[in-house]
Amino acid sequence: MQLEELTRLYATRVNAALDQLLTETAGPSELLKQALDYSLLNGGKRLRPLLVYATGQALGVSLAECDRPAMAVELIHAYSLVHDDLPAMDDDDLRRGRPTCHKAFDEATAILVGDALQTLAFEALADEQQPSALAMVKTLAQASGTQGMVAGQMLDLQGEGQQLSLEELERLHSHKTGALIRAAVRLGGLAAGANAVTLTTLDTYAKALGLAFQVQDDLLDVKGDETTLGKKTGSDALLHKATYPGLLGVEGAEQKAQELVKQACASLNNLSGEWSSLVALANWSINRNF
Ligand code: GRG
Repeated sequence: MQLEELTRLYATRVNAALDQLLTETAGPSELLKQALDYSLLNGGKRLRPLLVYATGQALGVSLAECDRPAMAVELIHAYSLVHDDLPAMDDDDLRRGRPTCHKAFDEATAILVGDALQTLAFEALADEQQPSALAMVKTLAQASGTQGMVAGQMLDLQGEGQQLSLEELERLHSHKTGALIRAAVRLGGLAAGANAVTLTTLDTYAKALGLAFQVQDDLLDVKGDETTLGKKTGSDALLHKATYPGLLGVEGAEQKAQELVKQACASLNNLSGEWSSLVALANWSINRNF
C-alpha cells in the first residue's frame, strides 16, 4: 500500500476510535464534550497514531490491537497542544487553521480540556485484555511527564530569549517532541509483544525520526510556510527562539534532517520483517510542507 493510502487508513481509523471514545466517556457537561470534540477531532497529521499502527502492523499485530495505544498517544499530543496554546505558554490564536481552544471557548475551559484529554489517554490504555497495558501506561507516563514532554516544555520556557547551543536545543526537543514520538513507536512494539532487543532497535529509529521531524518543523517555521497558520513564522521564529536553521543555517538544517532520516532507516536493517511503512514515514517527516 502507498504511504498516502496507508496514512488515510490509519488516520480515519484513529479518528473514528477517538470520536467513539469521547462519546462513550462523555460526562454531565455538554460544554466540556463540545470543547473536547473541538480540540481533538480537528484534523492534524496524526503522526503519532500512524507510528503506532505502522510499527504494530510491521510486527504482525492487528490494527484493532493498536487502537488503544494509537488513541492514547494522540490524546496526550492534543492535550499538549491545547495547553501549549494558552496565554501563559505560547499564547497562540490559531491551531490547525482554527481559533485555539481558549479563543473558541475560554482559558479555564482550555485548561480543563487539556486535563481531561490527559486522563482519557490513560483510561484508553487501561484494557485488562491487553497483557502489555501496564507497560504501555508506564511508557506513556514517562514520555509525557518529568522525564519527557513536560520537562521539554519547561526547558523551552526557561530557554526563551537565550542563545542555546546545539546540544541544549537537542536536549530540549528530544524531551518536548521526541519523547512522545519515541513512545508512539514503543507502544506499537508493546502492542505486538516485541522483545527488548526489537524495542531498543525501534527506539534508535524513533529517536532519529523525532529529531528529524523537529528539524523540519523549524525549517517550515523559518521559511514561513503559509500552511503553518497560527505559529510564529519566518524571521520572528529566528528572533525569539533557538532553532536548527538558526544554529546551522537552512542548508545545514536540511542536511541534518536528511542524515537523521538515513540513520533512522538504517537502524531498521537490524530487524527482520517488512519495514517499508516506517521508512516511508521517516522520509515523509522531512519532505512534508505542513
Ligand atoms: C504544554 C506540557 C505541554 C507541552 C507542550 C509538544 C508541545 C509541548 C508543544 C507543541 C509546540 C510545537 C508547535 C512544537 C513543534 C513540533 C510539534 C510538536 C508540532 C505539532 O505537532 P504536529 O506537527 O501537529 O504533529 P499536528 O497538528 O499535525 O497534530
